[in-house]
Amino acid sequence: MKIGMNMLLWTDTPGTEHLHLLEDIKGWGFDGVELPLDDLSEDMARLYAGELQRLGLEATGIVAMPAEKADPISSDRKLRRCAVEYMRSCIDKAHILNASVIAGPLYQGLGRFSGMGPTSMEKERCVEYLRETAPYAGEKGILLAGEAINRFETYFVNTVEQACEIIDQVDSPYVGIHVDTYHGNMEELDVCRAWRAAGDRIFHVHISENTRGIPGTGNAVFPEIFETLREIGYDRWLTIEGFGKSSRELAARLHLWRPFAERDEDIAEKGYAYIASMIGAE
Ligand code: LER
Ligand code: MN
Repeated sequence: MKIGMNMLLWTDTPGTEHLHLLEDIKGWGFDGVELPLDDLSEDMARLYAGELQRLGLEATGIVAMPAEKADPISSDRKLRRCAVEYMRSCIDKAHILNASVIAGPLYQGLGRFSGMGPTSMEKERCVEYLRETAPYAGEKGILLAGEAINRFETYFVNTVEQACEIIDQVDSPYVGIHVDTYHGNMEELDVCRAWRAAGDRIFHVHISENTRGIPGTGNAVFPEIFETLREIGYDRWLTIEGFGKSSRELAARLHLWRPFAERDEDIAEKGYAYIASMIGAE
């Protein structure tokens, strides 16, 4: 398994002023960096690709499309078309970055609630959009991993079982699920049992503490998580997701208001040490 660090700790729009962080991330021991793709320009992706290559770091991408711009499950056909275009553009940026996977809650636009649970029509729309998007991702050598997130952020896919229901219908080798310990802690009765049931359909993992602070210091990240992943033969990314003092825009959309560690860097540095000790990495 490889250990990655999500840049959302510092920003949701990586720019030249954040490039220096890649050197720190490398120094702390990480294998790769997860970049928010939503507002990243192709030029910026090129700049980051060069720096990542220079430092010997790999990339993964994360998307969180705002429902007012694009929404694959909307009753508005235009927003559904926008979602396909949105993902194609993210795939292009991920390709520039040489990223292996695009993760995140890509089943739906974020920030819109219907007042009820998912309907069968919404599920059909989601499956259709992923079927349309998957071949383009495959062509570019990129996997799509849809994240199950908690009920306060979406009404559509909250659990691993719901995520599996969608991707089983999509039935593409390029589409799997993305699990996150923070969301699992809120939505699953037993996170490890849910992950075992998903097995090799898990394409991406976020290691995120129940506070969104330092992994290994709370209730959501514990040794059995790593044992379970080993048991199911998971050999992809373990990416730390935490939010710091400066990643304000997405953090506000996710209702994250207070600092979660004394120093933002502790989430990365101490989190890395904890995960490395769990998986026996150096
Ligand atoms: C959202 O809560 C989340 O976990 C992220 O991976 C994507 O925004
Ligand atoms: Mn996550």
